Amino acid sequence: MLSKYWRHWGLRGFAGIGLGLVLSGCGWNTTQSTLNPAGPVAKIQASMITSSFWIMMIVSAVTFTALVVAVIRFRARPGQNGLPPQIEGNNRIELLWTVTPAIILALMMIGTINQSFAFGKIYPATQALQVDVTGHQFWWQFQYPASNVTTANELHIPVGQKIELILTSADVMHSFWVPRLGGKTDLVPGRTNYMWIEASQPGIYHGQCAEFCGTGHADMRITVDAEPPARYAAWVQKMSHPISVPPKINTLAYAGYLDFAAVGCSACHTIGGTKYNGAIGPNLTDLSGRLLIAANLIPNNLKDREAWIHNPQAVKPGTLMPNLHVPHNEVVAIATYLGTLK
Ligand SMILES: [Cu+2]
Repeated sequence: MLSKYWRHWGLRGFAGIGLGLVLSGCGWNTTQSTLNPAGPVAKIQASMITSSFWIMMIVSAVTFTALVVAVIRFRARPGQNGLPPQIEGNNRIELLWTVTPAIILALMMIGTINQSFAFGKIYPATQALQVDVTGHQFWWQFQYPASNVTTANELHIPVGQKIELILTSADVMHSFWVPRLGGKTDLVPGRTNYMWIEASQPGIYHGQCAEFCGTGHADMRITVDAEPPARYAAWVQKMSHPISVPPKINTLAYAGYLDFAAVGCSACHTIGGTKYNGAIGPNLTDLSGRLLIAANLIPNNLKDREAWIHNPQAVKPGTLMPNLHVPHNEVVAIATYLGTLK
C-alpha cells in the first residue's frame, strides 16, 4: 500500500525535505540561535548571514534559470545530427562569468573583513566593562579586574553596556560562543584574544564551548545573565562581601563548611570570605545564586549537588574533578553548605 504512494515524486520530495531538516538539526528552538540575535554584535552578524544567504539565492536563481532556458531552447530536435555550434573560447561570456562572481565575492569579503576587525576591537576599561575569560577543561572562569570579583560558568553583565572579553586558556584550545550575543572566538593557551559583546535586553543567554577540547567538551556550557545595571551592581556588591561561613547554630551547613576542607575540596576551590583559596577548580563564592552547576550541566539543587560530589564522573564524563569517595553524611553536609553560599 505504502509502496504505491512512495512512487509519487511529491511524497518522495516531502520525505527528502523532512529528512534534510532532521539531519541538519534544524528546529524552531531559538534560545541558542545565531538567527535570534539579542545584541548589536549578534545583530550585525545575523544580518551578514541573511544578506549572504539572499545574495547566494539570487545567484542560484539566475544560474538555474539560465541552465533551464539553455536546456530547453538548445535541446536536440528530431532530425538534428552532429554537434551544435560550439562557443568555447567566447571571450565575452568567459569574461562575464569570471568578473561577475569576482565582484560579488569581493563585496562580501570587504563587508566581512570590515566587521571582523570591528568585532575584535579592543575597548579600554573607560569604554567597556572588562572581563578576563579563561577556558579550562571543562569549565569557564570569569574575572572582573575592576571589582576584583571571580566567578565560574555564569557570566553576569549589565544590559546595554559594551563588555570587553579578554580570552585565554589554561590548558587546551576552547572557543567562547553565546550565539544570541556574538560569534565564536577561540581561547588559545599562551595567547590573548579579544571580543566584545553587548546584550540589549535583560535575560539569560546560553552558550557553549565551540572548539573540541576533550571528553567533557559538549558539557562545557556558558550562561550569561544580562541584568539591569542596578541589579548587576548589587551582584558585584554581594560578591565583594560574600556570606560564606554559616552560623555555628546551623549544624549541618557548618559541618559541611568544615568538611569542605577536611575531605579536600578546598585544595581546588576558592570560596570568597573563607580561608579556602584553591585555584584549580571553579570559584564557588556565589554558588547558591547559580542556576546550574557542573559547567551548567545539571540543576543547582541539593539532590543534584549531592550526586555531583558523590561521583562527578558519573554525572559528567571526562570531568577533572576527582571522586574523593566522600562518605554519604559528609556529601549531604557539603551539598547543604554549598547551598548557603551567596
Ligand atoms: Cu572547551
